Amino acid sequence: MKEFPKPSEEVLASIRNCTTAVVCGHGGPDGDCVNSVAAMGLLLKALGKKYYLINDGPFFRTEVRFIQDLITEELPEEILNKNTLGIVVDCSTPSRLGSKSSIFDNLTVTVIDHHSSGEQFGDHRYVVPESISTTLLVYQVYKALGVEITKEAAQYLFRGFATDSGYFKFLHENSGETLRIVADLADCGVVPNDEYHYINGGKPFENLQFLGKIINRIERLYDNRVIISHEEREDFKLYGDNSRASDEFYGQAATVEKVQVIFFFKISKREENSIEVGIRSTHSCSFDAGAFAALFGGGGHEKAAGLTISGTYEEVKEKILKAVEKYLD
Ligand SMILES: [Mn+2]
Repeated sequence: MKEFPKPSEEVLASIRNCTTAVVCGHGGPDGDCVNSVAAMGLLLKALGKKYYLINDGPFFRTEVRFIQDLITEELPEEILNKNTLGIVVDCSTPSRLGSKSSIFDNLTVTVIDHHSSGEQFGDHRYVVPESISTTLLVYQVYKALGVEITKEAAQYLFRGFATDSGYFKFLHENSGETLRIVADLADCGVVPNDEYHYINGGKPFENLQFLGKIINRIERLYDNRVIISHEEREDFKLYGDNSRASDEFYGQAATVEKVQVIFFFKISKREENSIEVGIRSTHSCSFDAGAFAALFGGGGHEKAAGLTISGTYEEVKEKILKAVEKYLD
């Protein structure tokens, strides 16, 4: 994207004119989600608003844990009306707000998001699918409202960008404007080397052992074009149940020749008797992970998406592998 579309006056006015706001992102949050929530919190604070940050967990991943200290569990009953602005970030469908979803039925809602699929919900929307992260859209809101970006705010904004860009790996042509924003964040005090270690370091040793296990379980199908692996309930006992080793698995699997799609099957902790399927498509293939996920009620982006299906691992695996064939190059 050569230039970021600016937030509309309507979106800006909703924030400028509110007295109370509730900010929330999608359940099972990633770095972009929680950092968008945290950065919106600082913006509302700078504007002198009364604000509440809420979000569904889990918050196992090291880089999302901090949000637990910023979020509120109970909202005062008296603010749940149309005078309160609900700000939904990094979330393309109300149902992805999880247990927080119904709160927004009662509020005036402004959506700030970069997902390409989903529903047209909310009263005011600033949705830019071309933006690599939601935090870069929150950055635009800071600029448009003339709110100073402190070092803390810049760190939140950078971390969301770093998460969703795979630490710069997923930036395509015409990324100059994105990098100019990142340069501005560096001027605001962000140190990319420190942030890399903040996001990626500090993991338990078991994480590495679990990665070895996942890699040992790899199966390749359709002439190497599909690589899959999975976790088992037993793993939770051995390695803990909050590993993010799948992130590294995707990265390594994507380096294999001819591979187009990578699936990782996880036992859902949010829905009983269900399997969560993480999907990644590789650099040069035309497979659209988000569109594929949507076939099963999931969502995401072209290169990274996810879905949840009820059933056992074997049942879900069969369904997915049957469906994937016709979408391969
Ligand atoms: Mn995002």
